[in-house]
Formats: sequence, structure tokens, C-alpha cells
Amino acid sequence: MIRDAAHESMRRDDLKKLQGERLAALVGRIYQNVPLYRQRLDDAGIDPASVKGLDDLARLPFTYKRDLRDTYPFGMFAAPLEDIVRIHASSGTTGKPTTVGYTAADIDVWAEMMARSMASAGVSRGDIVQNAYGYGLFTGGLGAHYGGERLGASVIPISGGNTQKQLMLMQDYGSTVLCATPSFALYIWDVAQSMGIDMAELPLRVGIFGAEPWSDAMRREIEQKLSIKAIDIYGLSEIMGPGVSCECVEAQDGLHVNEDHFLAEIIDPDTGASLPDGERGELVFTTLTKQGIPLLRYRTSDITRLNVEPCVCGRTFARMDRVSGRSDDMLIIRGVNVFPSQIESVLLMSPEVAPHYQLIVEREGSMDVLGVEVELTPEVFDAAKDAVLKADDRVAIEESDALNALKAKIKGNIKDIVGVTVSLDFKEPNTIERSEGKAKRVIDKRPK
Ligand code: DLL
Repeated sequence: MIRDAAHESMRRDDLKKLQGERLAALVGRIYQNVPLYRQRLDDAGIDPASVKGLDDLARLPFTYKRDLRDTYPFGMFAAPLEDIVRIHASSGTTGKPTTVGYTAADIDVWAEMMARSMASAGVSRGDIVQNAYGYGLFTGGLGAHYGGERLGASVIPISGGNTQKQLMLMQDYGSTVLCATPSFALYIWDVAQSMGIDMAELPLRVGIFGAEPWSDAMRREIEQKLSIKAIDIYGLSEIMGPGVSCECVEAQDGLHVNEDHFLAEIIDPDTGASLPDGERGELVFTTLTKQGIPLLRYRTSDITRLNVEPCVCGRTFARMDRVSGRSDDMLIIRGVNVFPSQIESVLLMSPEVAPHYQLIVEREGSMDVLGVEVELTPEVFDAAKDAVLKADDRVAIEESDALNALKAKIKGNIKDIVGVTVSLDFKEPNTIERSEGKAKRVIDKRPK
């Protein structure tokens, strides 16, 4: 269902005009209120009054994550602290968190963007939304919460973790929608198996999954196991949180960007040059309406492509491809660029392995080498164990002929499809750490 057809199905010419007007107003606002932007525009010799529309975009300076760090905590806020009603932060692996502030108007827009997203996932009043995104500094929990309420659905604020209780409430309350990271959704399924619960029997109908990269193969796996539609939702705290873009249930083919509020561009990450529609590169966002912490041409590091072809759902907003990974997560293995999600797609081609894996990157000499650890399904593991036990009384999952053949097949697929040679280790079921939030897919053992 299209919640706001006046915007979501706008003629693209009208949309561009609206974006241009909003961009001009934004540049004036940040020049007035944010010292970093005043300095940066002055340094670039740009008079804010000369910015009239989208044609001026490419000459405007970028904003980087480090700008938020350098002005930590509130230096990039464009509204006085009295007008900030909420503060969130993204974890970041090292150092200080990236901190963002919202005015009441920002929270209102965010709730509306999330309501739009949920509507596009096929959710409506009467749905029971089990919100298993973490509540806290992370934007997932409160973002989905406000969106669900705005839509008029019944929201269960269970937050992440508590997997058995998730299942209990799903059964008792009859939840129809699950909001979670895709890796947590799979973990919930694992636990359901161990509790003897068949998730296909539950009223659960839709999953709204995001906050981490996941492949289309993973989507199929989740849809089949949980017997639901799995919808991809994207966002980042710097720009707002979840709801920057979301798939429509009709096409499930790219995430519609809420372009009346977020201006998306694709650039060449090395040169910063704008790339034409349809080319892959780094996603850059300008917030067109944000008051608390508006950002100009923010470099997300996320790699994707924009598609402005009309969509069967009737929305005219551009669709971004599912994000295959962040440029900082890209591994370079003997000169080949590899995203963890590409390995994931190949692993999931083999039904003998479970969708639980980790990549280990190590340095040998001057080369990076990649190890893949993946769990066998319990059935395959048990069969292999029996075979090996019968052979020589030892449990050694590496030694059966069938497993060696399987290993050679998967390694061959990775070589053929991704283009890298990896070492592959099979793991016993339930030995790779499960995630209740964002999964950690890469263990980097390279010397720093
Ligand atoms: O992850 C916001 C969010 C919450 C999105 C719930 C969707 C659902 P951050 O913690 O700031 O915000 O992390 C943002 O996560 O730049 C991407 O690299 C990655 N990411 C988010 N959604 C997706 C997705 C939230 N659907 C960073 N696919 C982003 C791939 C995603 N990567």
C-alpha cells in the first residue's frame, strides 16, 4: 500500500524541483548555523545564495564520518540544544560514537518515513509488530517503534535478545510482523527448532530486516524457513536511522529511497565524481528537511546502484540495490575485491551447510588470505559423524569422503563465482556465535 502517493508517486520532474528548492534552503540553513559548513563553503568559494537547485549539487563539499567525530558530540547540530528532543549514536568499533540529535519535527518525519516503509512492506493497522531491533542508542528499536505506532499497528517493544521469549510472544500474541536484523531472525528460527516450534505454523507473515548486509540467497533461506515475506530496509543513524529506504512487497527488487527527504547520489569512491544513474558506486546522501543535524553530501561508504526505472508498485522514488557491503568491509584478496555477502551467496547454494558463517582474514607475507568457516546442517553433520565413527572410531568431520567432496565443490564455486581461492573449514552445528543484533561476519587477524 502506498501511504503518501502525493509524494511517493510524484512525477520525477516535480520531485527534482522540490529537491532543488529544499537543497537551496538547506545550504542557507547550515551556512548560518553550523561553523564547519560555513568554513567549508567559504573555503570552496561558494556563496550559499548562489545555490539554486540540483544543478549546483556536484560543486558542494562532501561530509565525512570524521567530521562528526571531529566535532563530537554536538558540533554539527544546526538547532539549539533546547530544540533537540532525542539523541542517538551509532556504536562504531573504536573511539567515540557518532552522535546525532533530532528535533521534534525530525522525529515526526522519521516516524512518517518508517510508517511509509512498513506500509510498503505490506503492513497496516491490525498488524501486530514484534520489534526485535535493539532499543537504545541504536536507531533500530525506537525507529521501528514510532513507525509502527504511526501506522496504527500494535507494536510489541521486546527489543533484541531474549530469543525464547521472542518465540513465546510470537505464539501467544500472534505477531504478524517481525522487525529484526536478518541474522537475528535466523537465530530465532534456530531456537524455534530446538524448542520444537514450527514457525510456518505461526501467524507471522512479514519480516522487515536490515541494519546489516544480507544476500538475496539469505532472503530466500529466511522466507522459506520462517514462511514469511522478507523485506529489506536500510538506513543509517547519521541520516536518520531505519526508513531511509525500503523495498516494496510488490516487487522486492530494490529499496525505494524516500527522495523527498533524502537526496541520493552515487559517486566514484576514489575520485568523488558523480556517476550517472544505474552505475555502481558509493552512496551519498543529503538530508533535505532535517533540522537537528542536517548533512550535506554525506559519504555513507555503502556501495550500491540507483535505478530510476518505473516500479510495478507505482512509486516513482528511485530504488537502490541491496547494499552488498560498506567500502570499508571490502576485502582485497590477491587483488580481487570481495564482499562478505558474496561469499554468503555462494555458501547458501549448498543445502548441506547452514547459513552461519564467518570469514577470517590473515596476512601471509604481503598477501591477505581468506578462511571461511561454515556450519554443517545438523543432518549432514550427524551423517558424517556416523560414517567416520564407523570407519575408525574417531569423530573428525574433516575425514569423510563425502565431506571432502563437498568442500571441494564449495571452494570451487567460490573460486568460479567470486574469483578467490579460500581455505574452508566445516564447523559443528551451533558453534559459530549467533547474533542478536548486527552479525560479525569478518574476523580480521591481520597485524594492525
Ligand atoms: O543500522 C539503521 C537501521 C536499523 C537500518 C534497522 C535498518 C534497520 P547504523 O547502526 O548507523 O544504522 O548503521 C548503518 O548499516 O551504513 C550500512 O552499512 C548498514 N546497513 C543498514 N541497513 C542495511 C541493509 C542502522 N538493509 C549502516 N543492508 C549502513 C545492508 C545495511 N547494510
